[in-house]
Amino acid sequence: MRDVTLYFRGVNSIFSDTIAAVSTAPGPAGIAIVRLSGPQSLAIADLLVTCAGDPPSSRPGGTFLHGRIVSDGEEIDEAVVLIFRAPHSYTRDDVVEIQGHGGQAAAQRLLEAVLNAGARMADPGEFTRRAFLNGRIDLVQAEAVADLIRARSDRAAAAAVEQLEGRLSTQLNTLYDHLMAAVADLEASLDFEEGELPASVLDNTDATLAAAEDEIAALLSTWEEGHLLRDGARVVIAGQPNVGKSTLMNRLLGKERSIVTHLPGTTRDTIEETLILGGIQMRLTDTAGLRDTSCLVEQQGVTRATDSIDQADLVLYLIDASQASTGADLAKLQALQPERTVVVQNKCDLVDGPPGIPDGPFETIACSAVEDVGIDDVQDALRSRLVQMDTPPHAVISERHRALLSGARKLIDDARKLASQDEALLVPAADMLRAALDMLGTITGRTYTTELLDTIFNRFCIGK
Ligand SMILES: Nc1nc2c(ncn2[C@@H]2O[C@H](COP(=O)(O)OP(=O)(O)O)[C@@H](O)[C@H]2O)c(=O)[nH]1
Ligand SMILES: [Mg+2]
Repeated sequence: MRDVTLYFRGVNSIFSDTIAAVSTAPGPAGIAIVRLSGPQSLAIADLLVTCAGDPPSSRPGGTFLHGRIVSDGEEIDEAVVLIFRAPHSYTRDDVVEIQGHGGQAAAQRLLEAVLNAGARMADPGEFTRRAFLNGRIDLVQAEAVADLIRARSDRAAAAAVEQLEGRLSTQLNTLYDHLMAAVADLEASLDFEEGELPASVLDNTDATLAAAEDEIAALLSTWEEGHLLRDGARVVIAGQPNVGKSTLMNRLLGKERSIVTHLPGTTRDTIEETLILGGIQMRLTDTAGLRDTSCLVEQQGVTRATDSIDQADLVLYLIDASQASTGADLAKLQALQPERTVVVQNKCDLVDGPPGIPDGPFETIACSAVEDVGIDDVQDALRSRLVQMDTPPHAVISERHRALLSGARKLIDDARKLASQDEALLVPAADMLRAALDMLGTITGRTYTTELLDTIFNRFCIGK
């Protein structure tokens, strides 16, 4: 269902009310910013701000002034007031930002004064929602704003900025245009009498559709890259029982997360934690030691460990340097890919001299998790491997985009099959392509429902 379309976006502001919120994080801080957006923003500022010279509403956009904030005859703060005039603002409406003194109470007092003067409390993400509805940004860019706010690593932030600048939007719009051209061609071919349609017309349409499918496939392939940015790389610590996996996990995290004992089989479940190393985010997983066991609980742990290894972007395979290498390790290592594995010889404090590096295609590092020797080498290896995996952050799609792109691809594929079967099937084929267009349009927000906007903007914080 479509309640509003692009037609209503970006012509003029569609909002008659003025919203306000504290846009800075709560808690003690140097300054707090109350942001207003909407047609009464400047009038409200006039009511509250006492300043030398012209009142806020007589000042040009892009300027700021210094004044006292007076509400109900009481001075509540001293502030710097920034003025943005439509359409040159975050929302494309008139926007005023009042920068008062920081702190929860001061910010709340300022906000209350603004609300009493006629503004309405903004919903989460409502400023960005207005920026979308006023046509300044599309939905993909709005989502990038939320991603940027939440980004926990440099890479994730860089990817969000790229998306905000419109790189992904451009690719999606090009794709949309190509599909639109194919739909138009196909629909034009419906005007031919049966049997009179030149084969070349359908061939051309099919070639355009095939190209669109390739573009979709290229975008879908960024999903895997995206998972590194969104969730962090999956790094799994694996090996035989008692080799020091949990000790290394705790050492890397800098806290006692996993239980360590001298008893083999202590870790029975997978234990996950987020670790950020050199701007790269990872999900670090400690696993149960790989061995045959009659204990049912441990068996399940070993199954989980094996699953984690299968899904890992990188495995740190630990061996005990003080023990003669066993066939069991070799068998496990054979199942691992060298480009996704680093062998760590732990407990090197128990060995005289450097431990013998085992033959084989695997990068190998010696360390002692207990004595904190060689841990920086392990960190360096982690970092450099993950940097290699991490392709430049651009055009990385989200789960929502992935679902819509896959749906569109399926529809295009089915439509091509129908169109190639029989001229009588061109009508349903064209309908399918229209549905595919709708799906693509929903990604950038050419087509949207209030429900979709609610889902997207509810992820935002208040004041953004
Ligand atoms: N000497 C020495 N002992 C270690 C080292 N790392 C772990 N250990 C000991 O090995 C035992 C098993 O450690 P743990 O981390 O629970 O191994 P896991 O079963 O692989 O998780 C514990 O007693 C640890 O203190 C190390 O680098 N050197
Ligand atoms: Mg353990």
